[in-house]
Order: sequence, then C-alpha cells, then structure tokens
Amino acid sequence: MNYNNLKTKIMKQQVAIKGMSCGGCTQTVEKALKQIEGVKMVTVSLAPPQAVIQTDHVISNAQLQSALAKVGNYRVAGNVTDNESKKSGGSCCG
Ligand SMILES: [Cu+2]
Repeated sequence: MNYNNLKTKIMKQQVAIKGMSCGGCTQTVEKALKQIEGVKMVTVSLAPPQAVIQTDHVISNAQLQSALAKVGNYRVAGNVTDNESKKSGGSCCG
C-alpha cells in the first residue's frame, strides 16, 4: 500500500539534533517530528544525535526547529560541523 510512488516522491533528510540525552528524548523528538505535515517516517538516534526523516517534500530547518521547541529544549543543529561541545542537560530527564 505504500507504493504510490508515481505521485509522491519520498526523500530523506538527515539533521543533527541537540539537547537529547536519553532514550526518552529520542522518542519525544521522534513524535514531534512525525507531527509535521508531509513527514512519513522518522528515525532518531542518540549516537550520533540525529534524526533521519522521510518526507514527501523538503522540510525546512526552521520548521523542524519549531516542532522541537514545542516539546522541549531540543535544537536542530543543521550541519554536523557544529562546534558547540557544551552539554545541555537534556529536556526530559533533567
Ligand atoms: Cu531524556
């Protein structure tokens, strides 16, 4: 049932996420990203801290960021070349 690929092209976006510190965080982030319109599938990992999103159109980092901001102190880091090494304590487990 997922093969309506002539109409809908699924693409993959990979974004680094900051502020996750445990499995609860990854689940929270995953849920939040799934709420975004057009997002079909989300896979969040802690190491490396990132989300892989399958969408039917490109989701902007700003859109991802605003979805994350609603559920906690998580940030889209964009490029993996982010130099910030400070740990931010996480949102769901203080
Ligand atoms: Cu957590």
